[in-house]
Amino acid sequence: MPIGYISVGSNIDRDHNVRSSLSALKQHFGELVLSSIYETAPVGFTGDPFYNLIVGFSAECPAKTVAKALRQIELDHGRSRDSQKFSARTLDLDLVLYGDFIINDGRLQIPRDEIVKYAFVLEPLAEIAPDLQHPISHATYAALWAAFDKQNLQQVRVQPDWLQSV
Ligand code: PH2
Ligand code: MG
Repeated sequence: MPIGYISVGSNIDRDHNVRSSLSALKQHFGELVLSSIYETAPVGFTGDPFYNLIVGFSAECPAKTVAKALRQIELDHGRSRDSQKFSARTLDLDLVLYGDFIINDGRLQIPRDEIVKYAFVLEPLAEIAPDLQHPISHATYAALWAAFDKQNLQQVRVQPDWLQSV
């Protein structure tokens, strides 16, 4: 059964949106593995800080079915369909990895290149899957994170009080 990893991000009403999206993901996929929650400065634009984390799950369905479920959960959390990539968002759910699948069909990119580009994806992924290998480079996420340029890194682990009851 493929293990998938979802990057979760929010910088609008982030406590509510992240907490509520975790319960929606649990309802849809069953048991989840959560990284810490990271408070991160927005990358690519100026705005309010994000919460970012990585969620691991298991599923039997095709990747595009997973992606469709994620789109619906985003819409249920006030995400507008036409939102710009570098802008504030209520909820962003990206399927960044799905087992060893390599998919590039114009709509779905797996593994997403954000994994190696952005600390807000790589650090939480390396936290919960340090020994897993990237399906293309075969480097482990621990090694990729160790090699990542951490100058000007603006992200810290946080523990919102609602986290205990997730
Ligand atoms: N997502 C983006 C663009 N910039 N910056 C942070 N810190 N976290 C994000 O999730 C994020 C971003 C596009 O999806
Ligand atoms: Mg994104």
